Amino acid sequence: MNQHYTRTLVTTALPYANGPVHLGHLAGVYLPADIYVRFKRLLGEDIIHIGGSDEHGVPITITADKEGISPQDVVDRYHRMNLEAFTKCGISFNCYGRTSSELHFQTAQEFFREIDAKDIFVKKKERHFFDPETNRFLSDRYVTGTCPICNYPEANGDQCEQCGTHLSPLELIEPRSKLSNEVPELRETLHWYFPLGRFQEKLENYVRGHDTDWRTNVLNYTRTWLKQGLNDRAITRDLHWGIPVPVDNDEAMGKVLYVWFDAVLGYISFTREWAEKQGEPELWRQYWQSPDCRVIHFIGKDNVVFHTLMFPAIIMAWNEGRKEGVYSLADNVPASEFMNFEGRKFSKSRNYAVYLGEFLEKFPADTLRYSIAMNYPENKDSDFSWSDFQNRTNGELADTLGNFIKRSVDFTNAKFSGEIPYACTEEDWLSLGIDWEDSFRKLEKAYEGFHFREAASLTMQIARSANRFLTDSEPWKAIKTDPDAAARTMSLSVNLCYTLAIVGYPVIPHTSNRIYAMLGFSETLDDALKKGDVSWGMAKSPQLEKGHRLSARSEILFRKIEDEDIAPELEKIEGLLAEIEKKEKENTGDEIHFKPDISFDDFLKVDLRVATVVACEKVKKADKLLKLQLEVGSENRQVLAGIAQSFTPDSIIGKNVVLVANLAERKIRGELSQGMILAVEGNDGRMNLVEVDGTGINGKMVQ
Ligand code: B3M
Ligand code: ZN
Repeated sequence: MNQHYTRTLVTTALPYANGPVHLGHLAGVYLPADIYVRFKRLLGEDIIHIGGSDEHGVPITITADKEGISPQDVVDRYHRMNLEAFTKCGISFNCYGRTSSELHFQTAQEFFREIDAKDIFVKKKERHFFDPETNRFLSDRYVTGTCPICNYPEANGDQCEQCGTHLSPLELIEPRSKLSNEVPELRETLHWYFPLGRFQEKLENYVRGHDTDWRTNVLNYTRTWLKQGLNDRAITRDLHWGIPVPVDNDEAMGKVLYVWFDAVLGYISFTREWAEKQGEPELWRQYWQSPDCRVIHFIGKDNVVFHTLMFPAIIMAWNEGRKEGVYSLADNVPASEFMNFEGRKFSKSRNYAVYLGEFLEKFPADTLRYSIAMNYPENKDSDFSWSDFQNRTNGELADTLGNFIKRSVDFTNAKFSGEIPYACTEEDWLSLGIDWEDSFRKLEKAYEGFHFREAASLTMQIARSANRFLTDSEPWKAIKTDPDAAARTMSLSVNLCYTLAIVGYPVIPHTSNRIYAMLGFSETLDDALKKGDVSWGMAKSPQLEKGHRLSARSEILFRKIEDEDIAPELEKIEGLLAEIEKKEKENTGDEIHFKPDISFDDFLKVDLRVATVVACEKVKKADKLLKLQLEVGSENRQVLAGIAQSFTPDSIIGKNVVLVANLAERKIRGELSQGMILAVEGNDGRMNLVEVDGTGINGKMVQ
């Protein structure tokens, strides 16, 4: 990181406005970003947080079709819902925009025009599926058919849900239109492509410049793409919902910008919107077009290359040949891993999720923020469980932090008429048994390095030390025998409350505001911060002077979560899990649905052979596929198999597998596949090969 930055622009991935955000989204993107932004605000730095709804793309039109409403209705509903949930959770966006806004259309079209004028785009005619019944071109997700890898009959045109393989609609066996269920026909259509390869070298240099400061997962995803060589990416679609391709001729009729092309530009248009609302329409340039500003994108791991390659390439294309209006590239892209829920992946399609809005109807935001911060999936997937949530809330927030604050304020109110009875000295402060310098250094390092779990846990350690100090000092006894000692204890304790309000602010801001009020301040901590009346540095030493008056009212900061509070939630998960299990069983287990009978002759038509794997490698850009070279008697065969997630290439060399040897050849991912090998998917999703034991069996018929 260049040390000369004076401003920071934080962006968070724009959630599709086609469903409510769930706790996984919060954990990976919005909470970490908010924690970071709040910390920086405490430091008094100039930082803005820009986010908003991604309102285009096929997921939205599909939801609309499913519900029989318009795409506009869908995005209106979820934009409102998500913004409300984020607000309730204390995610303090400076702007939460929408990609359906006028200003966003303008911005995205301006980018397209600029790059088009430089002749950077490539136009290609190609054949796409078209549904004559509805008179519409079918984008990938609107085509369904049988997966060429695992034979799942309901695979989507972009991906098979069963085996996870990314597909193109042309690879599907027996494709059908999701709109009419008819067989679609191939028709020629023109599309604009962004030639990512043209920027390969520049992108490599950009990424190399961040070899040491980007997270390993971010570097790995990005480098894998770079290594494979960057290709042209289509950035237009034949769709009715989206930003029209701004080209004034028939060629562009009925075409819109690909959602990812417009979505990343939302970061820019929403910053412009923010600037307009500040009454300084040009202010956004100080964030996007100034070397003084550091740009940081908070995202989930599934969005990495869009932010480390595509968006930077779009910006490079814009910047090309320009002296003015040059945009900055992100300095960091802290992508999170996933947070699971009770040991399983959140899944919107399976309805296995806890939605943020619903959660906050039952439990306070800060209990969630704290639990999630303590489970931040920084470099590996983490897990959220109700029992962990209950334990942390009760043991850490209520018993440690809440209890300490309440005891400090109540006792000072009761025995010292709510006034700080003693002037704490630096020496007193240092005698507390907290290594202040070390704690703050560690905290600052944790925040700066995006290590939010560590930051939250260091904060709780300070609360723990404070609580212990108060308990060990026993002011309730001392007040009778040594009132001066009790006075000193309470002054220190109340000052510790002040410190905790500040250091806790990034993670539990609502609580910090409440503590601040209990300490007798009439303005909120948020306001005090905005005015510069409080700052991070003030937490390092005692600030409340002798005679400072506390509020006469104290409150219980955290209500304990009883077993019966979470019982309905546990029950709900059990129900969801039972449903998922039932579905899984239907697919594989107890209740087997056999295929219709075939004749013995039919069976004899299938030529099953023992084949030996002699070589194996991964297939480029297909994370599920392995390319196997098989020896079958005197013949060699190449077969593609969807088993890359279960086996490393080396681990299957030498195995004797069963090959369906007379299956018609076909191309998958541009590679020839000459047959199929038999495998079984376990309930854990892992593939198991059907292997044959023995010697002298290669090439022999399996019967
Ligand atoms: N809406 C995908 C997602 O929600 C997409 C992110 C856009 S960020 C510019 O995962
Ligand atoms: Zn499949």
